[in-house]
Amino acid sequence: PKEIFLKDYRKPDYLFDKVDLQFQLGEEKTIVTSKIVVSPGAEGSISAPLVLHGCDLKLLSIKVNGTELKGEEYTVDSRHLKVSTPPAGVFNLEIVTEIYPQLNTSLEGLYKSTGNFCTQCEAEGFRKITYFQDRPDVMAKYTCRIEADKTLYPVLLSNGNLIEQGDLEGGKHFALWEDPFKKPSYLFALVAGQLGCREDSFVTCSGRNVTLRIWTPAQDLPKTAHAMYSLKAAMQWDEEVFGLEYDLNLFNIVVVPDFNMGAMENKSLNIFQSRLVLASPETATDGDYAAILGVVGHEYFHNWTGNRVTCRDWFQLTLKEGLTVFRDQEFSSDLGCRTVKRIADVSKLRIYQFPQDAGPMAHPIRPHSYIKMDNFYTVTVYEKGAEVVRMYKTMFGASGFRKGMDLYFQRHDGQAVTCEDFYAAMCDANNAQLPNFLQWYSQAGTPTVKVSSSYDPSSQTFSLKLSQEVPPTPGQPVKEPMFIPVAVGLVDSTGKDMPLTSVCSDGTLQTLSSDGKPVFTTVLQFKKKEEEFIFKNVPEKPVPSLLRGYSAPVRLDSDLSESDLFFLLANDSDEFNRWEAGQVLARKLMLSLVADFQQQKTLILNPKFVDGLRSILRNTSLDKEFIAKAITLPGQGEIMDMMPVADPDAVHAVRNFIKEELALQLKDDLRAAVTSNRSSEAYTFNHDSMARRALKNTCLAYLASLNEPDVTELALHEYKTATNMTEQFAALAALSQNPGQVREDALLDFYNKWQNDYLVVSKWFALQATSDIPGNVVNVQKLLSHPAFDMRNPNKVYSLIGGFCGSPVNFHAKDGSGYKFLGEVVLQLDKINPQVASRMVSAFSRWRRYDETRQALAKAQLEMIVSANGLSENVYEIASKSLA
Ligand code: B3K
Ligand code: ZN
Repeated sequence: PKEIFLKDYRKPDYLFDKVDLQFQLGEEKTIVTSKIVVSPGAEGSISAPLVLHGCDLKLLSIKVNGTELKGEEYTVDSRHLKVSTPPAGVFNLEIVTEIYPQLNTSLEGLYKSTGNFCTQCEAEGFRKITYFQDRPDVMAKYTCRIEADKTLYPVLLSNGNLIEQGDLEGGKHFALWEDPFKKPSYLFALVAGQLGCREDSFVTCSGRNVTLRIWTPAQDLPKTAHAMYSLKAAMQWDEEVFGLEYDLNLFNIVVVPDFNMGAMENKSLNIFQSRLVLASPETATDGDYAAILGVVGHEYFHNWTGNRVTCRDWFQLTLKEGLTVFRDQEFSSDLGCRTVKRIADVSKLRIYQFPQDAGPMAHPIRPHSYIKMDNFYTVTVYEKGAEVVRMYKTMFGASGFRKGMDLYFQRHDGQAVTCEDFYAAMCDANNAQLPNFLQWYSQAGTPTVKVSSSYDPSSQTFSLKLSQEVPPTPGQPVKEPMFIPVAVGLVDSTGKDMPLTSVCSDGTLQTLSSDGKPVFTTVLQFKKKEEEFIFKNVPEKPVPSLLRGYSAPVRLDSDLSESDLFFLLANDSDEFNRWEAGQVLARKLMLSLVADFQQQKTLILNPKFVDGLRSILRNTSLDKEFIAKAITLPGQGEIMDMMPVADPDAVHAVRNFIKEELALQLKDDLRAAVTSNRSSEAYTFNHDSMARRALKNTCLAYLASLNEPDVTELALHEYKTATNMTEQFAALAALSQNPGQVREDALLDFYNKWQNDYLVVSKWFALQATSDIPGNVVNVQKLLSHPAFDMRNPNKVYSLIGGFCGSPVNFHAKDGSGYKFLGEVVLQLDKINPQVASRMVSAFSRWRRYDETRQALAKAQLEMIVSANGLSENVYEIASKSLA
């Protein structure tokens, strides 16, 4: 397999000005005719051959300026079609290919999902439809004519505006679509099938009337109301916050059950997997509702950040993804609760991105090389990328960030650009320089920031000494210092923020209150290996609240004492840091108990920790969802990550011990939180009701861990009386923590109730797959042959197999049964869908973190995979890099 490097980027030899596509969709074969107006590229030499990408295509004919090319004038292999001497100047190219969507299980290119045709072209799927310069810097205007049987495929959709439609002979019909905006091939989309739609409309700020349609099989239409609400909210928000208006008169969303990713932002024709559109209170949880809001927003926001301004090459993916994730995070924050959303996003970063950044697949948010681009749609590019965008906002403030965005669009609308272009727009709009900031785009690894503080009462100064360390990662043994914005507040002994007047570093004194208003949080610009910041006029010894709001994606290692942390947990005005103080305490506590467990000491829970959580639980002035998050312990993965050798059994035992001990000691408070947070009101998607349910469900899970008759009774009661999926599923999850008949009965009851709703059945798979009950691999193995399971449906694979790999005790079972299970499944999956298989094989990537026995067992599976015949490049890249 060939590795592709960022440093090798060259502009395309030819430009495509206009592309007219015609699809004759059929049951056995589909004929694609592509007519392209080609012109020489800016750097293209006249004599350069025209090289087109192509994959799994049967070439029927190729014409240049109307004349069919002879055999010696072009070559075709399994990846390319080369025209050796194309004419000088502008010419017409016409290519006819035959493809077989009904056999395409990779869900890339044109394929069928439950009888309907649909496409997925990002990143490099367009080449499975026709021969093309399939790269994002080739932007063209498209038309698309679709011909198909009218009864089987009554709905025919593509990008842009419908300009003509009509009947054809033989029971067929056609539709002609025209997209007035230039776009790269990855944004092309086509859908044909039997679909109904929910229609609504939105009037934009300039008065444009936009028709909004969500397409899905007719029986699911009632479940599209929340997605429509989300779409309209997103359109409104983007106008208000960024002044960005929708640019066409039609916006379509199509729902398909079989989809590799969450959704796709094709111009005016977004395609979504069902889970991220369909919701009803009875079948979807609060988490599902929130995900729909975020992803509908995300794909809509791409219309500007991704589509109008796109990426020059795939290495720049974070230019559109980091930025669009940041935008969807902000959107969800503005519509819900900012602190709670921030906690959720930071947790996601820690649980998924930190391990990636510390493992063999570590890469900067802009990777330097790849074998398969699909492998780089990662939490690093997306979530760490969003953190990097957030740092600009932290530095420049909301209005400075907006200025930067405005300049970015002013300069680059209609272009395919790079991360430097974004950086330049941000800096230029704010007349600023951010030295060492671009390192975030090229250095992998999570930086550690160490902070030590000291107070000098005689001079009334408070000093923070900061040092940073970026760990070595594959291919990058030595790192440069990065620009790290550190938001800081100083808390006085009564728990109030001190006004900050001035801070000094490197002999430069900076006055912090400019317009006479006091400043309570300041952002330190930390950009060297080591730097000291001295606050002046500090009347008493403060407790510093560091990295407020999580102002940079780093690991913070501070010298705060246990009592400082308890103090911040109780008092910090920055709610994020209040939660964080609790997490730091919990992490320390868990690590020390893990050490005790490994030395076979009796485990004892620090009573101060119990008291701290009790007072959070009893504090009625706090947001209920915040309370739920604050009493939730860090995940097992997070703790394993902090150990020299990860010990899943010890971490699991300790986390369960703390959970049960807390449940025991806080039983009355927890029970009260469950009963007082019941509600007979109809389900609503708003923060207050979701917060109420979150608190109730978190407390119920604690209680059920006791496995005593009265709490089992309580959980059963909640299960039976629930009127929405959020509470029903939480009660089921609570009950199924403990092996036994109650668990089996509840799981069976739930399946019987929901067997006809495949999205709910996926949840049922996931719940069992992620279970910690001993020996669960046998159960998961059995579920593989459950009639409702289907290896070709990514959603089900992610639920059952992905879910299982996320369970530390069972996936990492010391007998190797979990590894063996995954090894076999990966090879099976790879034959069907390499993208999905490669996501699954990633679960092996951190095998070196475990003890020798586990290492040997996991390594054996990886070696078995790498040596398998006919392995996809996708799986090869992950497996071989994991072994390297
Ligand atoms: N841009 C798509 C990702 C498609 C990935 C294909 N391998 C989803 C998104 O981020 O919006
Ligand atoms: Zn995206």
